[in-house]
Amino acid sequence: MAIRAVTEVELETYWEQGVVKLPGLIDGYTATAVLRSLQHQLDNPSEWLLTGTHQSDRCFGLGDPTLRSYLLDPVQGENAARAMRSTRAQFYFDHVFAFEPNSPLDEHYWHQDQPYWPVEGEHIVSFWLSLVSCTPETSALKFVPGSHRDEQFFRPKGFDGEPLDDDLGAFAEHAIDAASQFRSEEPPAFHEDPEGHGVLEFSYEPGDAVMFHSKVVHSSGGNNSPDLHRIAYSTRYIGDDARLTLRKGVFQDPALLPKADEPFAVGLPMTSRAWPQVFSFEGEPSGV
Ligand SMILES: O=C(O)CCC(=O)C(=O)O
Repeated sequence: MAIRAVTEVELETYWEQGVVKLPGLIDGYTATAVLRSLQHQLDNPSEWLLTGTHQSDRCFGLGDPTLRSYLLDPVQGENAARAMRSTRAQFYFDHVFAFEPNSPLDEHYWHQDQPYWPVEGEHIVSFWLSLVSCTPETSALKFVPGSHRDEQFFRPKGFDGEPLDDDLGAFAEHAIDAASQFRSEEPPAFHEDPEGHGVLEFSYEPGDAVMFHSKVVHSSGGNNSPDLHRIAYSTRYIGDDARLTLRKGVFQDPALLPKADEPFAVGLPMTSRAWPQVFSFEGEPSGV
């Protein structure tokens, strides 16, 4: 699998802004193969399919040989570990996002990822990989740099702005009161004054990616193209300081809980068969 290493300059930018574009993270041949697998997934979705403003599915890639070798590639694992300043990187989960042609949005879906997930820490990084050519007008992801240092989260809600089901089933008894982690206000409409907020807008070619912190605010503005199917693939990695959590009264993604026979308690390190280690600076065996 042809994945390139991130450079020192890119890492410096990531640490400063919480986000950095990685042109040509994978080559065109690999991007074509990944796109083919993602199209197959979108045609044969998992139980975690979401539809609405756009289509998304998650936690499927380890079962597809092409996606698996991308997700567990040790070069990508080292990229993640270096960005997180962690001694190692574990694969956390994968996520495909597809916008149909002519699917503009009235409102953006500005959000931070971490409060949606039953995890907390600084060592949680995503790579959003574009498999098509896209621009800010055609749903390229944009970011509010530096927002990963904000002390509180915006509350999770659906891409359509509606509340999400927060039923945690049997796990609910573990949930903790996390009210102090959240702001009372909604995210500002950063897109209405992009310069004032320093919004970073990028354009992407197939194989270009952006690496971003799980607390950085991001969104796209929907797809104004009459013919482009925008398909992007986000992959998430965790490191040393990531810990299980479960925030009461807040949507916490049930797809990201440990397996039923694995231990769960708030504050536990992230150990699950679902989250294999892909890289370690200490020479531990890789999960590939
Ligand atoms: O691709 C998109 O539209 C959303 C991506 C996103 O929010 C993410 O990867 O965390």
